Amino acid sequence: MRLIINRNTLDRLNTGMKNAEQEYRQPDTGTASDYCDAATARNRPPKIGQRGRDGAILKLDGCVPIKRQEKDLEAESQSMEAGDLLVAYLEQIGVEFVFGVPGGAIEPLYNALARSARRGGPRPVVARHETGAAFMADGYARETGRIGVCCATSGPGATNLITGVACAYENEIPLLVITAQPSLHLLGRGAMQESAGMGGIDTVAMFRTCTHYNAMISHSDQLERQLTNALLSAYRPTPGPVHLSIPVDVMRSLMKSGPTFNLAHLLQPPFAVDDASVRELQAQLAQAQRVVVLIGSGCGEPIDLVIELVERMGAVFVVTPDAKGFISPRHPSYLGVFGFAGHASATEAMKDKSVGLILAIGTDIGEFTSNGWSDLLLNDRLVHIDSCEAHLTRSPMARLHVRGSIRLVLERVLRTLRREGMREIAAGEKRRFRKISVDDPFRSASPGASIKPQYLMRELGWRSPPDTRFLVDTGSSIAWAIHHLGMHDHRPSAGGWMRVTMNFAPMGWAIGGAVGTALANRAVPVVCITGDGSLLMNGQEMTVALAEKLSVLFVILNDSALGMVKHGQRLVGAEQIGVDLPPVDFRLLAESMGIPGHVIRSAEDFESLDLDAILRRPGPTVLDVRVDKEEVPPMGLRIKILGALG
Ligand SMILES: Cc1ncc(C[n+]2csc(CCOP(=O)(O)OP(=O)(O)O)c2C)c(N)n1
Ligand SMILES: [Mg+2]
Repeated sequence: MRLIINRNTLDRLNTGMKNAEQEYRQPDTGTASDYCDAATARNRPPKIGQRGRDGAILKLDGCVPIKRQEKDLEAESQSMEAGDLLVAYLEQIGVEFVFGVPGGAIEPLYNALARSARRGGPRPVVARHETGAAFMADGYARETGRIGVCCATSGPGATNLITGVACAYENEIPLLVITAQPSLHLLGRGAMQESAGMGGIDTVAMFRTCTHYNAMISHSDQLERQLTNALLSAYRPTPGPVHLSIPVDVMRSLMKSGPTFNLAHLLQPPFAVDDASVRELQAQLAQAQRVVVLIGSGCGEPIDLVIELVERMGAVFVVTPDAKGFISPRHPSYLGVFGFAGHASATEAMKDKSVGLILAIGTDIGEFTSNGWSDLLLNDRLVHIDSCEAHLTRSPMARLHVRGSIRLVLERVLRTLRREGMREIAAGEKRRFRKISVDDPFRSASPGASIKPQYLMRELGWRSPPDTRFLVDTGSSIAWAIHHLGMHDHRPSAGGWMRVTMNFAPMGWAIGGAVGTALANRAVPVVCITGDGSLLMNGQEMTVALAEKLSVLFVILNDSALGMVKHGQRLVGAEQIGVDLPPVDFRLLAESMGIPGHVIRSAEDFESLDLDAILRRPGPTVLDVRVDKEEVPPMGLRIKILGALG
């Protein structure tokens, strides 16, 4: 077997192994996959690196204490458990954290992470709930562009993960999900938290519909191949989660060598392009008089080229709600958000009869991202450019589908456009399109009155540094933020300054997501905008931000209600039921956790905050914002689609 792991990594792994606290193999236990489970652990042996009864230092491979010799050290340097191999692969691809909650069956992975942490490799970050761990991994992946990794023990640990994994699946975020199982030979016997489907629950079956690769590893010899299969599948054809269920004895097995493959350069979305359709696109663009570009969530990485295309074409652009963070809301050709909680100016741009071509780039054409599958978008002026086949299936009425890596497609188109020089937007056109129509733009509160969410969003955007990452939760927050947040001239960035979750939209995503984002990048301030309901569901993860000394500002829109549902019920004339929440003082809650908090009742309270200092301090802060409960978030699209208003 070819060993690609570099010398430094191996040395560090070995140092970790020498310090390791772990059980060691009994000489007569047969295959590598059935040793050292609960039965053998009863006669807990001396630890590796400690002295045995005869005073000799123990080596890892084999039960018999031996005197440490040079050649034995060499042999030991090749020893690693399956968990160490897994962690070595994570290190190879630049992953720094494994988010999760420990437990009996996942312990060997934590042992490996302990060894790794000691030598400065990937380390565990312990969430308070496994869903929070998956949200953190999601936040980490969005910030770094690397895979997010989360883990859980068997049974309830695995089931707790599912919401976060499903969310990442729907939002096309690559995650490696590791769950545990009891030892192989105990499966089917009712072992504690057994979840292999042998008369009990079946973790692999549960993850089937929210992963791109999903398997149980039933022998340690499968580990490397299954792991590399999984990691590669996390990026292709569309990024998303992959899951491996690993029994405790398999995770503890001794491996013959370190990583065989070098994956670092392979973990990329595919870089293929359909040349014929690109040529057709070039022909269409050459003829088009006026073009509107709809920027979708797939445009993060190639946003520089998307904006260059807009500028060279003299086009105008609108964004889907989940792409607002990629662009500067102050760009002169920007006409607002098209979709949930969007802007009338964006709709007007799409309505314009003189527009010959609508270029929708990297968007899934879902409910929120297509303005409820609006005819304004879904007609024969549409050219849909995407690397994801599933997205393209949603636009069969398009004049043209351009399949392939968005970056490559745009590079080819721009090659021609660069030769032609800039197409100028006519002055009248510029004037016509200068302003985005923001509903109820600057309606702030009268002195002392309850603070308005619109005002809060506007001020938060203005007063935070331009490199701030905003993670916005499901509930009224997302509607307010899509419409009102952010007035800076942000530089385009791949992860985006504002991040939301579309489609699956679980409450509390932004809380764990903010923690993962802040861990991924300590150089930027992170703001989590969430609701009181979401906080009561997931707020425990704020303590992880405290433990890790992360600069995260948790802004809680406190309306003592499941506000979006409350307003939805009112808008459709449904029964007013199930929406009241108890009044909670989140400043006190935060302080009970050791996190400083402020209650904000009015615009004046907000203005008196030293936001710069709060966003710079190495630790979280909570703002309990008592927003005006009667303000109705811009959620008309949702109500329409639910069908109640026709
Ligand atoms: C896990 C989960 N459960 C239920 C919902 C349905 N839901 C969407 S918004 C919302 C209310 C959120 O309340 P809160 O966090 O207080 O935000 P608000 O709308 O009041 O600002 C609910 C229950 C959901 N999206 N996710
Ligand atoms: Mg609320």
